[in-house]
Amino acid sequence: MIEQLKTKLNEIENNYTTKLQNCASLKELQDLQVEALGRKGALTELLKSLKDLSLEEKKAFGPLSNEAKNKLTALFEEKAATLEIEEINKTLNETDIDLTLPSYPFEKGKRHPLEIAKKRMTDILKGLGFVWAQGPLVEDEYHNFDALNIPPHHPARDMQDTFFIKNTQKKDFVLRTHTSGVQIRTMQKQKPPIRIIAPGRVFRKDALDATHSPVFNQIEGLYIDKNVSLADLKRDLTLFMQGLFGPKAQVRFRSSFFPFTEPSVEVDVKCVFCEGKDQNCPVCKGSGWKEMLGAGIVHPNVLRNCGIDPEIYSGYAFGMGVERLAMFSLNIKDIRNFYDNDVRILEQF
Ligand code: FA5
Repeated sequence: MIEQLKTKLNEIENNYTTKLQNCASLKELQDLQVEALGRKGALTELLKSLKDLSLEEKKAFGPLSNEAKNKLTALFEEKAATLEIEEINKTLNETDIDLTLPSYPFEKGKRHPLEIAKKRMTDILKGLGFVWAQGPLVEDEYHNFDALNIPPHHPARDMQDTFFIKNTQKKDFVLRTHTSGVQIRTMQKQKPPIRIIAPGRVFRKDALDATHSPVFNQIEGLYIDKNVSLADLKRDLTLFMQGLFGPKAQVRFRSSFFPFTEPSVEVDVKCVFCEGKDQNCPVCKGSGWKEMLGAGIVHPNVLRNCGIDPEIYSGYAFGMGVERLAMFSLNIKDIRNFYDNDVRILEQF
């Protein structure tokens, strides 16, 4: 029995070794490989007879059949590589592609200046211990307004200021007007201590001018723990501004109002373009300062809305305008330069 099988094995090996050498195309070779080694191929069929052998015979025949299979597989692969090269050469000979021609010169891409500036900002904030958080660009009214203590009559909820999206779920959505909704989303799923930043795009019906755009970027910051005060906010934001503009950066905190912080501040940086000396400066309009961000101590109602006890925890939040800070740190006088995609400007960074 075993002798018969050995002879059959030799026949299969010799037969397919000759046949595969005569294959003229990859397709023909693949079909032959299936015929020889496939699930229903000649070798597989032969191996089915193994079950009729004694244990001793199986031990003797097993390695022989494996050897034949490996040998044939290697020959098929070798032939496939040769045929592949032949087929590529044939295609190239039939076309007029000249592979020796030099390619067209192309410019290497680089990061957009806004991304360069944003990375600098987030790197400094990460160095101050903040971790990254995210929220949706299309936000529901609850996270964008209600949970942030923004009442129904607030002007931000006016059609003139916000892009509303009507929705079939009987819930109104907006293109988020600020990144502050991420504060709510974070506090809803995470208990203090919390120290996050949330960079991203925001949308407002603002007219485009040298310092305003209807689509711009903000970086939200939120720090919640026991005994967090305005002093922590001042320290961290001053360190941030000095990290971005150098140790001599002049920062001004002005009291302000946001429904979701109490007290609230606005933070200005001394105008790097005119230092207050040019009455016609398009950036600071001669005031010498430019507002960069809004901030404050998180309102107790906001903490309560997220299930955090304001008697135990307190915190600060800020929302900075990325384009404004980028203009100052990269010396770009007009916000539109970020969006015009003029390579003469982009290639300078
Ligand atoms: C806010 O959006 C608040 N959510 C910020 C905040 C967060 C306050 C957390 C308190 C606590 P405001 O509308 O002032 O605030 O915008 C924040 C910053 O975004 C501004 O200081 C400014 O730098 C930038 N900004 C505002 N509107 C525009 C615009 N149209 N184009 C470019 N930058 C803008």
